[in-house]
Amino acid sequence: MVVVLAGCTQAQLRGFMPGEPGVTNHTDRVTGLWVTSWIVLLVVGILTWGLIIWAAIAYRRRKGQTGLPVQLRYNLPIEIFYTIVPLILVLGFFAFTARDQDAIESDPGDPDVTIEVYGKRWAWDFNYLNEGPGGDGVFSPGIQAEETDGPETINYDTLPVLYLPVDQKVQIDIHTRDVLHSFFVVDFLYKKDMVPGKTNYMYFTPLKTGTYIGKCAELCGEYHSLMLFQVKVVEQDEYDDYIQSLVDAGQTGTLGEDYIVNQNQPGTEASETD
Ligand SMILES: [Cu+2]
Repeated sequence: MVVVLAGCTQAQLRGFMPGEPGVTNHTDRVTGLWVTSWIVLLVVGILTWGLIIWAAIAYRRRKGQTGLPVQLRYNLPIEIFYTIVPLILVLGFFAFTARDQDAIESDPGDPDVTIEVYGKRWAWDFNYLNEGPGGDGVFSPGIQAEETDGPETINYDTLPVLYLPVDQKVQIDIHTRDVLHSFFVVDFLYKKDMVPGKTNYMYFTPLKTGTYIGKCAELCGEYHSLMLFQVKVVEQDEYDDYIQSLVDAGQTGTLGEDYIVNQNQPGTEASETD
């Protein structure tokens, strides 16, 4: 095992998951679950394929044989074996998944930054809460990705950008202004649905500075594929400069629920007529 693993590239050791180790405080946990699951499943697979091939060769019909081979039925030990083993596997996968999901989903409290994200066909608005003058927040409205004829196919300069300070506890409040979307930062190995009339949350600490691509992961209409954004994880002073640039641009306050286009949210009464 050690010899085999020593020959592996970093990408193979991470089960070809996107990104690199330690992008957020959760990514290694996700990669660990993924890779361990694959190893267990491959062992089961190799055993199963091996037994099938062995049985097919060892018990093949030989020259001169006629009629049916000896018919076996009701082999209790084997039946118990192939009921118990999958049960243990399923329970094991469930337990480890529940453990990791609980660790990733639970609210650690006391976020250093809280950012509201609104998905909208087909872009993103970011509200940085508790920032700017009076702590009223600052905002950055995003536009849909622009297609270009060049080799890049889209113009990265005009993509909406979400800034995050490195090594700080981040809370993201997730909303939509219209239909179902899904907030997905690929290298963070996590996505979360944006559901009309409901707020979802994401909690993590980005650990590596860099630029990461984000996208909508829920088919939401004609230009779903252009519903892209970038995440820039930067040092604290660069983050502060960015917040200040939004203040200087007059983008104080938040772009909130006023821009939700759905009129019949759950709990909203139909308008009365005389
Ligand atoms: Cu979308």
